[in-house]
Amino acid sequence: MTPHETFAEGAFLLRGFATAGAGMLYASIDRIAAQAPFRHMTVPGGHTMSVAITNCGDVGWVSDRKGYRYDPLNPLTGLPWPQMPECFTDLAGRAADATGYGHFLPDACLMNYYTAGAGVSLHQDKNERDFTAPIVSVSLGSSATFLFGGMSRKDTPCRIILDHGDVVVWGGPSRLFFHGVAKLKQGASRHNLTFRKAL
Ligand code: MD3
Ligand code: FE
Repeated sequence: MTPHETFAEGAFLLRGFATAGAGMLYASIDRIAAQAPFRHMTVPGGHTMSVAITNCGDVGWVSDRKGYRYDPLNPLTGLPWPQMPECFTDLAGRAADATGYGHFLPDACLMNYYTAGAGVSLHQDKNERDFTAPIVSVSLGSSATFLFGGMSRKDTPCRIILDHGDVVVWGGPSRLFFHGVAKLKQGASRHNLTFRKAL
């Protein structure tokens, strides 16, 4: 295992970077989910996402029939999103440091929860204002097949297995690459945290 696996320009895979702190991360996820429950959001076409979502931080990513956006309030409760815990910002900052992105202070953390049959089709993350900041992703739980394409939806994606504790830092050209997650198999469940500078 190489500590830094590069698989696209500006993207770095840190295998096991979050393993030691996973217990604290799970405790925080539970605390956040008690205030802002995971739920299946509706996309503009009217379908419901198979992955369940919640957020913490100054703003949260939300989807409804009108579109996608970052919102300071949770539409479900009308309350601000729970504060981002220190163990989250600490981990995201250390991962960005380790991959040469320097100081990274995320203001949003999108939290995904996948169970059997849940996945995400190929998409770009472009609701953030500043594409010069990287996105840091943390995988917890069952392994998943991550699909990683290029700048065009037509680029054939590579498949990468993301395991419990893996952290990926996506910056530079890879920041806007198409990506997705293959549907999880029976019995699998996985959390993924993505740290973003949305504002
Ligand atoms: C590459 N999440 O939340 S994490 C998402 O596993 C999302 O839950 C997936 O795609 C998941 O938007 C993938 C890896 C990831 C996250 C953001 C990226 C890869 C990215 C942004 C740009 C390029
Ligand atoms: Fe994404």
